[in-house]
Amino acid sequence: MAYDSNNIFAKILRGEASCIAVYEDTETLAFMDLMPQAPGHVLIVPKEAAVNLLDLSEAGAQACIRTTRRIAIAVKKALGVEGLHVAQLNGAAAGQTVPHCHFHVIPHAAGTVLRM
Ligand code: DGP
Repeated sequence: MAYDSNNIFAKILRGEASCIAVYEDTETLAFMDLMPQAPGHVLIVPKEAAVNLLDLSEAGAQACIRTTRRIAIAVKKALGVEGLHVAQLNGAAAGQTVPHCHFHVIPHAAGTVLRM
């Protein structure tokens, strides 16, 4: 699938759409999910134009995992939750709705169930 630079995360990365950013470095941006599956649900995106993980460069993948791990540690500490769900969907068939690669960090209290 060709990368569509009109997707909402590309607009956020260009500053054309707003977000609640929680972390940024040269390769990645992390921001709060607009439709959180639990309070504290954060999305991590590469700045590289990649539709999904299969499309992402090795360096981009490493940067995303590094940021995802940092966010997971920070979210767990901030919210005091017992667990965290880290998810990443590839392709509409897998449920991906925004065609710019992204990772979900979703806090979990004990006994909660995910839609993903
Ligand atoms: P996925 O199903 O893996 O493609 O998840 C896309 C996520 O993106 C979903 O949890 C909702 C979130 N989302 C969609 N549009 C926006 C937006 O404009 N801003 C933010 N912050 N999140 C969005």
